[in-house]
Amino acid sequence: MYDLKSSAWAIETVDGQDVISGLTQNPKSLPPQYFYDDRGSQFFEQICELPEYYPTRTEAWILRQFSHEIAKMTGACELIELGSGSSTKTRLLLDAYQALGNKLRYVPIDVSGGILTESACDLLQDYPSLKIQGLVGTYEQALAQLKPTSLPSRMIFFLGSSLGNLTPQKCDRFFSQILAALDMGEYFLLGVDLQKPKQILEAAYNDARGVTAQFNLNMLEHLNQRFAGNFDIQRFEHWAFYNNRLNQIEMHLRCLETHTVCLEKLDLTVEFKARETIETEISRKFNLEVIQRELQVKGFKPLAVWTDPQEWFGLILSQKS
Ligand code: AVJ
Repeated sequence: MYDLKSSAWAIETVDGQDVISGLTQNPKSLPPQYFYDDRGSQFFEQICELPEYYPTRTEAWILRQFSHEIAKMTGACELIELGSGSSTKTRLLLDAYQALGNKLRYVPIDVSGGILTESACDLLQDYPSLKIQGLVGTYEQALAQLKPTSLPSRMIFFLGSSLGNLTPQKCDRFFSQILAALDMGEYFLLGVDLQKPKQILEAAYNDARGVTAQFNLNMLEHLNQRFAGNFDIQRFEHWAFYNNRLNQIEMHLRCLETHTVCLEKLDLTVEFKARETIETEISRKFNLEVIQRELQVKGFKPLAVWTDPQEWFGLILSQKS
């Protein structure tokens, strides 16, 4: 049966402290999880289909090649997905685990309740014997709520290189939270986007059709809705570039003219100057050796790494040891 607990995200956003602190800082920033209201999640699905946006299809290729190998290495386990979104790539793993012939439990976790419910219903159509328990919330909230499983073990998986949204410091904390949520011998499968020439990276975040720009601007519409705001998206433009020194894409919204914005429910008035920017996302690009070493230092034992022929994307299976 499908069971959706939806308290978590509501609790965190009612106060919107993260928005207040981001917009009152200099330079201004906003947390990337605000991309993903239901409309934003739809834009992201469109991004995944863009010719310039290689990560999704490259990771899907790797999963298509190796999901059976992954399933054999871990054996039967409960699959817990952070940032499950549409669960499209998840199907490749579900197919492989289903082929093992064991009972299967899937726990999708996402901040967008709409897309979570919709994709869980779709999955149940295609995997009638699958047990699904969705959690709506941030990773942190959801990880703290995970329960032991009746299956031999669990695997937390985090695909799509969403890890890249975290600064190295936050990444370190996040790994600690994953480790704390797992028991000894349980698994962590991580998908990371790898370093590659700047032109390829910048094209992926500046697509010709402007979908990424819409996705970026939609964050302001989300804030308007959630906090009774009056952002006018005509007064901002999308800006994304690769920072070579930090190996990360940086995505911003640049203000086009000096003006004031109010968010009533936050009791917040913010002055914007022409050309000033709000950082909405970093998307770090990783080196496979470095990230494996970091996992190892944290207490994960890397078991296997898979990549595509161009080495554009990597998948790392590790185990709590
Ligand atoms: C879902 C965070 C991995 O960083 O590539 C896509 C989000 N932003 N295009 C990424 C995103 C702009 C994506 N992640």
